[in-house]
Amino acid sequence: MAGRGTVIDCAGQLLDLSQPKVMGILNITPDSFSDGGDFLSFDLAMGQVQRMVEEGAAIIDVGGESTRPGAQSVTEAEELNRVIPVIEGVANNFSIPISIDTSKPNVMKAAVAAGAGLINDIQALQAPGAVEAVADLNVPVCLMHMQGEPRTMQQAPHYDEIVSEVKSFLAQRIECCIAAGISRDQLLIDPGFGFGKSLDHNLALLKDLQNITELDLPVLVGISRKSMIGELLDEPADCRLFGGLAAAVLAVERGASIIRTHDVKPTVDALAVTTAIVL
Ligand code: 9MG
Repeated sequence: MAGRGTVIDCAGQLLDLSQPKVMGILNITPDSFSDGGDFLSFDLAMGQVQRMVEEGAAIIDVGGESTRPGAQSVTEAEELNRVIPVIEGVANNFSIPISIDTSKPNVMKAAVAAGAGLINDIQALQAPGAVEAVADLNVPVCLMHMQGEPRTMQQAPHYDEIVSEVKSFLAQRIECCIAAGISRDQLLIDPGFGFGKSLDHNLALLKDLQNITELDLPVLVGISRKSMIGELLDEPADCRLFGGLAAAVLAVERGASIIRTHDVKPTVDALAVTTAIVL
């Protein structure tokens, strides 16, 4: 399968994608849609990392700014205050790759200095200075598609043909990164479920995810507890686990290499069964 089989070097910590892997979410935010405020204390955050590592997470994604629809942005200083002590804590106490969920070049730099080994950017390095920062840092980066910006992205998302538009955006960002000196083997891509997309857009993207894997890079998928599951089931965020697992399984069957989730153990188990059948 395209993009699968790659080993990603996350600043010395290897992420082997020969089998699909689970990325555990650690939001250090007061306002994320599902776990906002849960891990604001350092000890609670470390406890959650311990749990996710024991449950089989292959990488931890640390974020200090909520990206939920309607979220307000945070200052660089506030984001640094939230994520840097936690990244240092994870790097000092666990042997696991750490990803930093940010779009700000200075946060990327400080996070890598603190021990992060992968940049997860929902803006696909479009912020001024971001491509150059990642080229200098020499770490892998996940480029995600989003239409609009988190504050307003769900107001009226529109596409003529969602899959080809997302694919050509990602292809363009890949070229931009390569032109800036980022190696192709340091790139991952993500169609950005829920980021400026209606339920129909999300479903079309998931149905045709194989089309995105034709870009021949590892594909990361984040669907955990998102509103597309809530809309299908009419359930709040804390009751969307089983629906999210169905989507994760189908994403892996269509070629996804990494599933980003709040629910590590159920996802690890679901993927173990899926890969035994389809890989
Ligand atoms: C930070 N974040 C929230 N949702 C995400 C998703 O679907 N993909 C990636 N890469 N990051 C996400």
